[in-house]
Amino acid sequence: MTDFDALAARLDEAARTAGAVPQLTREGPLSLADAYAVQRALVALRTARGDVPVGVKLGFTSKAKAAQMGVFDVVAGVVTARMRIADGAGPDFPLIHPRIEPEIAFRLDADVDPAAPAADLTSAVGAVAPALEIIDSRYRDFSFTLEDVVADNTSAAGFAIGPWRGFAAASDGLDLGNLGVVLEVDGVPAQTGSTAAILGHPLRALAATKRMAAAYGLPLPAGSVILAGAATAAVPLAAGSVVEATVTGLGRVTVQRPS
Ligand code: 0L1
Ligand code: MG
Repeated sequence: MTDFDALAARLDEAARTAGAVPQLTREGPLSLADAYAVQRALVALRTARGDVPVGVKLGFTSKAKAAQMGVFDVVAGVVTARMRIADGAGPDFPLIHPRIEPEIAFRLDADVDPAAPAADLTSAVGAVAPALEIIDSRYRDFSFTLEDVVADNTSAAGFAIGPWRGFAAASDGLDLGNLGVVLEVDGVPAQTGSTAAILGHPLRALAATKRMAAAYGLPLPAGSVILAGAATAAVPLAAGSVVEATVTGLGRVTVQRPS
């Protein structure tokens, strides 16, 4: 399959109309490199409508999720300005069968050239925050192969970020590698976990982000947000529900999906 623009248009239409589509790989094989090419074409359709990439997200950062999919590396997607939801607000874009998961977000305060061997993402990080990511596969039954989900921009749909905290102070005062995480739905704990579920330590997500950005041409200018990966399993985001993530020492962030 080589018509990346046509495949991307199908996924874009699915997102805009909230109508799930069959997996692309049902029609024929798609290599991982081709899947990232579809993802680039998909993001280009968004930017052609005035949306703007604002960062990178990682997926499959938890051993459990990676093992479930039989994959041995993380995947990367692009998050855009129109995916961003203010803390406490809700998504104002169509969703098919959304799920939500608690994450850690980093903010870059300096430009990073991912292709420069000496570039160090950690030294460019200026702030860290609790985050919620909404994932919404454009495929029927939320079911896909690794290549399908990469083409679908790793199910990226929305995200909210809680209060930013200076990275230097947070690293000094907190063990970012093992902070307790609680995900509440309508005030009831639905998932508990630790930031250790993110590649063993969320700082590892920075090196992984640089590697993926270099491999797949993802830019990392100052101001970029990096969603490091989920600290617990994702839960369904039902209409009318209020979801809150609390990360010990970092704070909380809330998403409220309208009915
Ligand atoms: O953010 C994520 O971990 C999602 C990666 C893609 C797999 C999924 O949609 O569950
Ligand atoms: Mg995620």
